[in-house]
Amino acid sequence: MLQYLTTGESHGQHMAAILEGMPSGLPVSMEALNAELTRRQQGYGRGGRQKIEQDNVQIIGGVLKGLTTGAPVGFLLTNKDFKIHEMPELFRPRPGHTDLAGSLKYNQGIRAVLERSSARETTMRVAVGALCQQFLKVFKIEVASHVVRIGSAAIEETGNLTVAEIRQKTAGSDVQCICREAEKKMIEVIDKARQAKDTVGGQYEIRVTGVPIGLGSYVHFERKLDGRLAQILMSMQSVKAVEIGEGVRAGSIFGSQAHDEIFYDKKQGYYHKTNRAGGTEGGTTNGSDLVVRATMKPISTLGQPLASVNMKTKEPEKADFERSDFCAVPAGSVIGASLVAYVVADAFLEKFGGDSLAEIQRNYEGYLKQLHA
Ligand code: EPS
Repeated sequence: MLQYLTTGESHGQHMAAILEGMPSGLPVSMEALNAELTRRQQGYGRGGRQKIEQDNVQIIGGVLKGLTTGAPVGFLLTNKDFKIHEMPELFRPRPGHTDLAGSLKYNQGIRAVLERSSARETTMRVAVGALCQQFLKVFKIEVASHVVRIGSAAIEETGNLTVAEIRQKTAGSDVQCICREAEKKMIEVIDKARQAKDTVGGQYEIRVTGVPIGLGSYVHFERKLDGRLAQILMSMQSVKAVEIGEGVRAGSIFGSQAHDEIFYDKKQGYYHKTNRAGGTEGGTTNGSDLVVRATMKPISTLGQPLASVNMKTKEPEKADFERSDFCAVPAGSVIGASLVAYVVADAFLEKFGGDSLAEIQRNYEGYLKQLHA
């Protein structure tokens, strides 16, 4: 139902996105949208670029007098650090980056590859996801995320936090963490990486609340919501693993400890007291919060570069170094929430879709009545 494309290079003049499929009548808050972009730029361990840019998007189509019109929504961002045409070519691919494979595949220099593969592209994905969050909010579906690990520093138990609690507890945290003790340790790890001219990865968790039973479907593989969530999160730069609910741990416990028993209450309808499934069973939402985790590897641009090969001379040399971040996990957490919001909005429109917000609201209310019949 929804689809989008992004374009632009890290040091190009502009970056842009077009989102197709958003219904008419959605009030758009530019303030809330750009606030998400600002959150993406923050976090302890970011590099020099964020001091240059103040990411703000303009909407260049699909919104009239503050409301979506149903036409494709165009987003445009202007880079201050626009210098792509003067930037030097690189010859020593960075291990972990797409420099080598990208350069060989497209038969072009590393510069063109890194400019597009840079995580700066996520600016546009956050803009799209922020609008999706505004859409979901109309239906009382809310998304929040938080960092649970940076290197060896981790929160042991996140418990069953609500989205509101996550927002409240991460507010003011330099690493998007809910626990100040863990935050201290996470900052220490980032400092260690910085001092050693190294980088560090980690893990963040995304929660979506207010999700009705029945988004996604078990009937065909590409409609399964868990698969769609994994795909979009894995498509984010640096993400190497995605877990839903108990995730990897589910492989080491018995069935009696892994599943969520079913209860019924006249007012509430069917419900679960636990949420080990992370809100999806058979690729279909089950009414519990969606709980998804993504793990990011350390950024591959190292101040003490690893071994590589000069692609011109074929001689062994150290990899190239370009300005970069030491840790981008807090930013990743903001990006992950945007990506998940897009998938949930897409699945929501698939089930209740219409051309206008009013039509979707009628469809949704009818379905809720059906659930409680
Ligand atoms: C990024 C901007 C980039 C990088 C980073 C993400 O800016 P610059 O290259 O000018 O320093 O800091 O990109 C990478 C980590 C990468 O591997 O490409 C941003 O705005 O998120």
